[in-house]
Amino acid sequence: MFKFFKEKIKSWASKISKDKKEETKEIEEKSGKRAKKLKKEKKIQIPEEVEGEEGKSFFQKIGEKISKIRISDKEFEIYSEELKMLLLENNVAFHVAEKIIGDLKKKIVNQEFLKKEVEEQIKEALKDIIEDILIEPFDVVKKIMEKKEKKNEPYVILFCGINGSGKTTTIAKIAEHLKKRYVSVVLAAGDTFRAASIEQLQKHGERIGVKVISHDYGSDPASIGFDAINYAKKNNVEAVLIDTAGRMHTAKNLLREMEKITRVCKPDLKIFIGESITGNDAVQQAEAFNEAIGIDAIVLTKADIDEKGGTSLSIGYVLRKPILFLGTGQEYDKIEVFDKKKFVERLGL
Ligand SMILES: Nc1nc2c(ncn2[C@@H]2O[C@H](COP(=O)(O)OP(=O)(O)OP(=O)(O)O)[C@@H](O)[C@H]2O)c(=O)[nH]1
Ligand SMILES: [Mg+2]
Repeated sequence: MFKFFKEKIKSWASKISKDKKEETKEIEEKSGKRAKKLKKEKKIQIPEEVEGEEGKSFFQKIGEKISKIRISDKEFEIYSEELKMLLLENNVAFHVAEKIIGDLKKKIVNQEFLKKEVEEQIKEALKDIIEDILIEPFDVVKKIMEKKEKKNEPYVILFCGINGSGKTTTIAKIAEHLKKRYVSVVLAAGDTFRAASIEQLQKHGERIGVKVISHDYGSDPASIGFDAINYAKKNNVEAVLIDTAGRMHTAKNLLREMEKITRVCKPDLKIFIGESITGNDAVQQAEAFNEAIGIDAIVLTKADIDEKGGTSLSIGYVLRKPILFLGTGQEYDKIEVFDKKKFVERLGL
């Protein structure tokens, strides 16, 4: 996961560090010589045993330790062009890449760094910037329990996204995730359009042991959601997960159908399901669904086959909505609660 990004960012940061090391060699040598002279004049004391450690003289080491570096505006321009390319290659949207570079500039240009720390400092700065870009996810179980306590009503979650993005699989995974946390669940088979979609959800329901409410193919998804909510109210079920047919974000009439489901079922949470591998496409899809029904949160699927990782940054930044889960495979347990810290670590920062 995110291997490509990790390798690239590492070589970019170490290149700056290497360039800077070359540049400061002379200063180091001078500092080392000065330390040597001071020792000779008995003005400083250096334990003999540390001299020559790791093949370097102690004086060389002193030089390295005390030499500081600065990255000028001009130098940053060059490095930032490389960083921009790297981010774009890794599915980070253009203006998100620009925002990252702008923030990084503020943090590192004309700052004084210890030479040995420059690579780490740059990575640390990037890590903070990326963590700030991502919205802190909330705990769905907590939200479900809050609604139960306040209103004694089921918490309704509506899922949307384009064809094949992983909606139905993710619903099954989330149902299992909730079940494991002692939350009762009912599923609504709101995709009445695609052949075999109802059976697909029913099969998931049987396997994980949750009830599925369904009508016939071609029937109104809003009324299926409504029935599932009524079933939950009558049977004290805490969460209702509504599946919907995949639809292209450009199909206006299908987006209107989503609006109707939203109006009728009044979901507490509307989740957009996008594929982690699709980059800017996922951002555009999410924006279109957001315009039509107002998205509250995001799940990115297929992160297991994503080498890059930039989609999370772009979609999080553009929509200003949290990513709640990452889908990491086809099985039910292949879902991870999104963790900002873990995410930046995986990017190699
Ligand atoms: N590798 C991987 N595959 C996934 C993941 N999530 C879903 N899939 C696969 O993606 C394919 C499509 O998943 P579905 O859940 O049917 O997608 P959908 O959005 O419901 O599709 P439609 O109902 O046709 O719109 C299936 O083969 C899933 O097994 C994931 O996190 N990782
Ligand atoms: Mg489906």
